[in-house]
Amino acid sequence: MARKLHAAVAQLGPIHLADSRASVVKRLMAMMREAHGCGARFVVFPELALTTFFPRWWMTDQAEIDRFFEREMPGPETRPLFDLARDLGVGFYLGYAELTQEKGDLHRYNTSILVERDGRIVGRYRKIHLPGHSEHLPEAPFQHLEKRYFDVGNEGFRVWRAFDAVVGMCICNDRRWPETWRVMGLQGVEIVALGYNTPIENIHHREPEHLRMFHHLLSLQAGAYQNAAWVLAAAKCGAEDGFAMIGGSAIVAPTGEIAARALSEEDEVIGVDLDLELGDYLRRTVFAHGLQFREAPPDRALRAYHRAHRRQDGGLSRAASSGAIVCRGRASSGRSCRQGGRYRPPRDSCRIAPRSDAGGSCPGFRADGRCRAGCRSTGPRSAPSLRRRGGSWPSLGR
Ligand code: CDT
Repeated sequence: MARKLHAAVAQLGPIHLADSRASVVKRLMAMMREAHGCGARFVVFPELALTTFFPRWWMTDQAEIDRFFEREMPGPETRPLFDLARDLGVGFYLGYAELTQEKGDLHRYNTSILVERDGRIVGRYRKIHLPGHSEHLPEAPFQHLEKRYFDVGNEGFRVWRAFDAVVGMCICNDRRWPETWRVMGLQGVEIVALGYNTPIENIHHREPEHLRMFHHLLSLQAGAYQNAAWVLAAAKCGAEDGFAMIGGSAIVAPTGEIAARALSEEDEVIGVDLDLELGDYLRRTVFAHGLQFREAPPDRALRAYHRAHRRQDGGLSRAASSGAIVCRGRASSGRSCRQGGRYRPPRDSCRIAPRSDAGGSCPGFRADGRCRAGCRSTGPRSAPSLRRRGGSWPSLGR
């Protein structure tokens, strides 16, 4: 049976300076209920989802800055969201400003957490690519002071086994950098969750407004396809106290296709029934390094990179397989492949001719479309039916 996860993205409209945490948590809870009503078990909320995007404001008083930070998670104001998650059996990704003590010093991070369906925090990510500047720019239409208010994340790009899948997290600006995706991709990520606050204007350089949305979607779609992962991206958008940010929350399939996209710049829930095996055929064919790179690449750096891939190929065969991947061409030594592939995978599995129980494709195909090793796989699976917007989700029907 195919592995599936009903997942939703909960886009937030503006949060103004005057809005209280309690009012924001109510909005998050309403969207969690809506997502649950449509069958979702995982909801992605935006970056800094509990407050306005405060790095746009120049502040010098540390006490004033710290009003935007959470000292504990969950705290008194966020606990109702965790309670609801546990009651409904819906997990979530949430972005917030984290104030914490490490080795006696205070640190501030732009953080996201992964919360499982029983309300437990199972993962934490601290933003690494902090955009903007740290000095006051009085000429700019607004500030982007992430470099001033946050420390650089110190925990890397990790993945977690959660929601019966391999889940990774990143935050906003991270999505523009290929290494964000690749580091998670090399760990076998199947779902990447991310939240963002993207102003419609680049204060550092004049660029046409349409490019903001184009680069956002380009980053999601390339990251999804090149790592064969689902991407769940949640915006905080609309005009916060007059400062506009893009919407465009989206769910992108491992094929790079946009499976669902928010239409508004307000609170809006979109959802898709994720087929977690949809990316498998890409890992086994287009991106099967054991198959594509029989010869060692000539360049030294590339060689090291491909060694990492080969390790990953072995990891993927374990992480991604609900149906076990077995090499029929495995020599009795268990170390090399009878098909003559020079690739020597870790453990005793071979990526050259996996038999796909899920009907996925096999990289052992000959020109006539049959598998060298006798696998009965028939080729890539077709994409799932893709749909727009939440509300009444036919594919999630209850
Ligand atoms: N929040 C965040 O990371 N926003 C950035 C704005 C970049 S322009 C300084 C983004 O990449 O969307």
